[in-house]
Amino acid sequence: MASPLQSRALHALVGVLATVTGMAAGHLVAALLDPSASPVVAVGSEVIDRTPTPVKTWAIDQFGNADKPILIGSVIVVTLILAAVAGILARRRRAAGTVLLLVLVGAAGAAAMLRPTATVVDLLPALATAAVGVGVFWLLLARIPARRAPDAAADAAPAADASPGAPVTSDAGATPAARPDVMVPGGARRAERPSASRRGFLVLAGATTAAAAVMAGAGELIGRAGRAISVALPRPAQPIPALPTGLEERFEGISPFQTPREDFYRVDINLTVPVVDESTWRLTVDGDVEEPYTLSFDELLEMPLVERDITMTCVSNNVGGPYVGSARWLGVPMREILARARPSGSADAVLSTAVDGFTISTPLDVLTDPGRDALVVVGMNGEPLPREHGFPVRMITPGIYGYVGATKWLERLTVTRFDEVEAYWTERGWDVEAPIKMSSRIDTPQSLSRIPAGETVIGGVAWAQPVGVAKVEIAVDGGEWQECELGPAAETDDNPGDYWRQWFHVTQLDEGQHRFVVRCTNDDGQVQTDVKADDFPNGSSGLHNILVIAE
Ligand SMILES: Nc1nc2c(c(=O)[nH]1)N[C@H]1C(S)=C(S)[C@@H](COP(=O)(O)O)O[C@H]1N2
Ligand SMILES: [Mo]
Repeated sequence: MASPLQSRALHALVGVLATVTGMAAGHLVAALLDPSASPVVAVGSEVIDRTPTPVKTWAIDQFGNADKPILIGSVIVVTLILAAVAGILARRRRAAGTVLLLVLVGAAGAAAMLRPTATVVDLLPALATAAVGVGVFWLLLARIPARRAPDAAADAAPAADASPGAPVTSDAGATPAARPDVMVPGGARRAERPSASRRGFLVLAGATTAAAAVMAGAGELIGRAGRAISVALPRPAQPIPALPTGLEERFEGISPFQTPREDFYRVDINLTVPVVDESTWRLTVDGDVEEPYTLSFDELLEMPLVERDITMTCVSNNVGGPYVGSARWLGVPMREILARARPSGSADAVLSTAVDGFTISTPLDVLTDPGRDALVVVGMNGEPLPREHGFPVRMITPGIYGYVGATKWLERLTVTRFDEVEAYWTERGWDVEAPIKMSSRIDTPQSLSRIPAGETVIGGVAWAQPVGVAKVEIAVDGGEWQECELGPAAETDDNPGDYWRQWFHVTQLDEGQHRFVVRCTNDDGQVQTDVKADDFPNGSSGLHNILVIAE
């Protein structure tokens, strides 16, 4: 019945089904043990780590926050193509296809084990993938409808495909394909046989697909249940007043003065959010210190907590880009955490390590500067940190980019020297010292939008941590710089310069095309440069300018 082409397609399908089912099984086992050891996730993470910096930067630019789903999708697509090849190989030699499948699983297992935090337990998802994947592969291969051939060959085909050692070929599943032949009267026999075996194959393929969906779905549900957070945070020892009402209440389109937790940008190398149990979490402070020590989450919460309004920025944010956000952080001043261990005189850096082994190095003097208020953070906008933003504990260091001061899922602070350590991103060529470059962004109107001619509100945000924004100016259609009105300042703590300012300007627009350019000036009188720089190796610069059409 099946032509060689159809047979090849069926074999490819079997390879894909077996692989999908195996991956779903691995995903489920990983959800129970360690979500980051899931085969696809482990391979994706390895790809991220090995991707050259320019490609990574390009991907972040192209795909923004979709970079992770796109990476996962690509890993899946490549895997499934190879899985189809394995199926086709198995048409001639089952062993050849099986070996290719095992190589794929082996790669996933190796990726899971290469992670710095891997334990033997992380091999189990790969083993589950291998067992289920190969099992389903053999099961389905044995049921592929026989190719139309002389009678004798057709009768022999299932036996020839079946493996002598595999019990799957002799289980109950084999009978529906064979029995009807025996029972139908002679004339119908030849016509019945292929369709009966095809039905058997389809039923089995459908059952396999359903099993894969159930396992993947269960893995997702288990993962989600494990991610719920129930922690009550104490009140700060020195609460600060609520933020003043922001400009977003007056003008639609301007970024809110405080970024809601669910809208806060997320940048990290993790494909799955690390799930850390706060009851077993510990923070270790060690390195060049006289008294290394370890803190539990409860012990950390017993220390006097402070609140600070701080704007965070990612070094990968392009001028006008989205990787900036402002929140009220609750935590313990970093200088108190470090002072307790009594750092030695020659240290100039702190290497912070996350639970997954990711590292960041930060200048010691920035972390201990009493005017700076770097924090060991437990709360964000009045609630525990979301898992995406580092639960249970992260760092926030005002004035420097996230990759040099904002370690999420923090578990170790090692006092050291810059000439002795390298961190994840500095190893990849990004600058060791990376103060945030002041910048300003037009939020409304949107670039390239069509807006009504006449009175128009132009508005956005500007930041110049830790100094503070003194002035924002806008140039319309290449005209003079005009001073904008600023929104309120977060003057509720000692360092209002750590927080962004909203701004707006009202102008009259004729019909036609218009260009707006924005720039800010900080409290030291420095004006935002118009010199363009890429984000690599220490942050973008230049002026945000947009084009709109008034009609
Ligand atoms: N553990 C860990 N912490 C990390 C990162 C990371 O990849 N892993 N990325 C850093 C970078 S580059 C930035 S910009 C900030 C982003 O923090 P957010 O996702 O809460 O906005 O986290 C920093 N901390
Ligand atoms: Mo970043």
